[in-house]
Amino acid sequence: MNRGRIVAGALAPHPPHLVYAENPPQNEPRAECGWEELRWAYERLRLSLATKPFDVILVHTPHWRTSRGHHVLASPHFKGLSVDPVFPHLFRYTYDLRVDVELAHAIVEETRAAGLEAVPMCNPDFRIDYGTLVSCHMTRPQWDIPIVAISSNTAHDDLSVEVGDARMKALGDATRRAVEATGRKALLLASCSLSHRHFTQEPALPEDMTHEHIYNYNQYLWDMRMLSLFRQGRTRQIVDEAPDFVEQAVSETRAGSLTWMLAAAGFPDEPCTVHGYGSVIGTGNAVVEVPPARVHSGDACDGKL
Ligand code: 2XP
Ligand code: FE2
Repeated sequence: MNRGRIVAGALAPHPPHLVYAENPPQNEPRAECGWEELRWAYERLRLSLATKPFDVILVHTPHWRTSRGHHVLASPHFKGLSVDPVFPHLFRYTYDLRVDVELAHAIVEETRAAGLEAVPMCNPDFRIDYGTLVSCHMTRPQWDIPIVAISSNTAHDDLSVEVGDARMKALGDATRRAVEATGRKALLLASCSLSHRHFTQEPALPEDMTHEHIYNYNQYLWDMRMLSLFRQGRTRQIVDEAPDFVEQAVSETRAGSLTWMLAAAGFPDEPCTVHGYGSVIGTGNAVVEVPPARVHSGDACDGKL
């Protein structure tokens, strides 16, 4: 078997508003328009990925939280209805997806070997979270490629962002080893926003973009700082600054998805492509494509799991 590889990583935010505004047949509510900067950013990501074939999508999601280690989707097929608990009027999505079970088990084994807890999720009736569904839908609406979704652990909240992120580096390295060992060509999705302070009131028409704007200047400055680091290829610095970013911009990267993705991609130092930036109910979101590192420096867990 050929050695597998990470084909690309992406920061792939999951506001359900984006699926709502696309009006795909799977989603019941209908929209007139909305959040074009981000939807067109995803369109540019899809065009770019069309030149980089991959055979599995790996996604790390903040909306599947587990307090004991990481759970990994590991049943071949999941179908059902996902209703967003906060935005049920925007997201009632019927899904029908396939999982790369062999790779899922390889990730579980490599994660355990790295000293972290990992559990295969084999219950076929398990309900898939909207973070997984929105990021995967916007990246690959055809759903013609299997996925593996990985839960986020509560260590960032229970212990600290530093400890959580050290574990995410170990999880990212374990993920890459599993991809290499199984010969897969994998796309990685970090399913999260950047700054994440929400509006507390929704306009009467959710897609009325005359109401949409970034919530405050501090958040915006943080988002621009992060995007500038991406554009310069300074991916390690993004993770080094995570504790301050999380605290000051209430960032959804707190759940570890971005650190996992950058670690699995080997902390590239090539410029990343910002396909677009926009706000959703005031939160800062960017679609960013990350090239895999040419040489993996793999610093694993920094010795402090
Ligand atoms: O609240 C969240 O975590 C969401 N993902 C929903 C909405 C907008 C986010 O940017
Ligand atoms: Fe979210």
